[in-house]
Amino acid sequence: MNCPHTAAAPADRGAGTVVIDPMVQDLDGETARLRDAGVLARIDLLGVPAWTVTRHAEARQLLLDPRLVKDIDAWDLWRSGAVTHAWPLIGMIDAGRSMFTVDGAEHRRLRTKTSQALTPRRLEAIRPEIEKFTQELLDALDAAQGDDGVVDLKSVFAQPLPMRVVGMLMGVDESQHAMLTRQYKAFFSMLTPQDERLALLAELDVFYTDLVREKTARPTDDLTSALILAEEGGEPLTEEEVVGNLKAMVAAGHETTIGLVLNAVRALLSHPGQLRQVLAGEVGWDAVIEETLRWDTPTTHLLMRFATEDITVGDEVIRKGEGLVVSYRAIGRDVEQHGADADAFDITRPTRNRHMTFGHGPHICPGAALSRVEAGIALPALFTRFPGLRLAVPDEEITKLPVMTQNDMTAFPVLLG
Ligand code: STR
Repeated sequence: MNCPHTAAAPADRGAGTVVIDPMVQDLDGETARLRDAGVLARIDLLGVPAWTVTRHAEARQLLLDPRLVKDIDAWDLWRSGAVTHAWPLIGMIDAGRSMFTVDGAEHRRLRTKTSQALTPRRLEAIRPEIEKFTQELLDALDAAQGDDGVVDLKSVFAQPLPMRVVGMLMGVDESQHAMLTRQYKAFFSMLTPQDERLALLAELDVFYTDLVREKTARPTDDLTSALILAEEGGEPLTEEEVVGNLKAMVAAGHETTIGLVLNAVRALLSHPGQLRQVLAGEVGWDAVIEETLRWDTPTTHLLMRFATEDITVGDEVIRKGEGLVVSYRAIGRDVEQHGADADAFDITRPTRNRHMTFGHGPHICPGAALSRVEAGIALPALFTRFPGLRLAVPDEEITKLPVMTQNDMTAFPVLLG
């Protein structure tokens, strides 16, 4: 992991470069350093240089700029062979053809069906099932308490819930959920050797391709079948495109919602006054969810877009062929957007809904409404069932997983009270 993946030595990369820590030992410190490094900052991702945007207004503008594309072939470092599949983050970019990796008219063709299936109105239909999963997992939580009363809220509740929801939506059988959870944990972890990561991605491709073939033969009423049957603009999606969308949905729907639910619980437990306001009905759960999304974003850095022309941002220029990351956690703490106290968690903050955590523009998260429904069911149900819920360790002892793009805790030990 220490070996640079490009020819440039660290010293050549400029004094202002923020080195992103693969071990995530100080996320708040890193978020502050990124903001201090400028609107557009140079970062180092395991030896690979890139730009990142750290401010709300400029990120919004860049996310609407058609000169930035997802196509990895627009990246000089990739085309020159300086970045290869040996780079541990390559799977975040070279993820197959899907709505996540394609732009323009083709992107609309790949995305329409998915975004239509995930509108707030369509999601009302699956609300009862999400409520049922939630109640089952609350029972599981109760049953999982150790002799000391301690139980891990992550592995028993926050992790399985989104997997069940996205599994139901996409038609992935429950017998596969534990396998998928294990594989994605290894995929995202920077401690996983790169050959193992590439091998598990290949295994997942086989798994998803088999699933798509099965659904092609026997379509059901899930979104995977709908993608297979869709004819956007008269053209059906190819098998590769359906597989790409399916894996993007499972990876994104699973991983990011874990962060949202856990980060909200953590924020409330460490701000008991605000928890009391919520439990007394003075402030809604929607406010908790939006403020958590702003303050402690599930996605820390989104990789990557590439400039097809020189793009000027303030005093800096993203040169044609260079890569741009969007640092959502820094953007959520933007004082221009949220005021001088942007670093404070405050569910009554007037700008709490004016965050950009789901992105902006054509690629804006198609699952945003789904994650809000999930968290909007899970959080009140958890605190209603266990009003005495509290952390089993001091908050400072909670650690992050060694994941460079996601904001994910190792575990979240609680006492149910
Ligand atoms: C993981 C690996 C894979 O097979 C497919 C994808 C595409 C969608 C990506 C996902 C990735 C990683 C997590 C992402 C998700 C889209 C939204 C999610 C980036 C690369 C976020 O964290 C916002």
